[in-house]
Amino acid sequence: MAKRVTLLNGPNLNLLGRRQPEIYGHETLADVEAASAALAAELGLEIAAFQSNHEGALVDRIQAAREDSAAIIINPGAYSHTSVAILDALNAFDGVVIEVHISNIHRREAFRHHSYVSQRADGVIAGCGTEGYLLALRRIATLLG
Ligand code: DHK
Repeated sequence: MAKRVTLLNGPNLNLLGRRQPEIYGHETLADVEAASAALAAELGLEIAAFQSNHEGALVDRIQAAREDSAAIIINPGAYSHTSVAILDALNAFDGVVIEVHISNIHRREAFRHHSYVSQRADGVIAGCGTEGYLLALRRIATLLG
């Protein structure tokens, strides 16, 4: 059976493709999820995608991943820089965690330079555009063997 990867996107990422495209690009979240599902199938994985603008809903989905997923790809959006709750939930998850930022957060405002999630992440991808999600999947395939 294909190993499941939970793909989580946080606040405002539902607006991908329409929100500041000079920073986040022209691909929509639906495009990202479809491309991720296609690559996952090639790699013998399957994707369960979820986006929410709400911190607690993301925590709930991370907790659910404890039961059904071997890995999590997470772009926590602005919660990267604020959320101890998301970090705590990820610390309770035993699988692989890869953190993705579409933009290079280190080249942006100082408040974006720190991510709570990075303390748990097995890998961090930033500044690779939406391709970062696909790079994350390839890394997960390597780590899961
Ligand atoms: C996405 C966001 O929504 C921002 O709040 C982060 C991240 C950066 C990204 O680059 O994907 O600061």
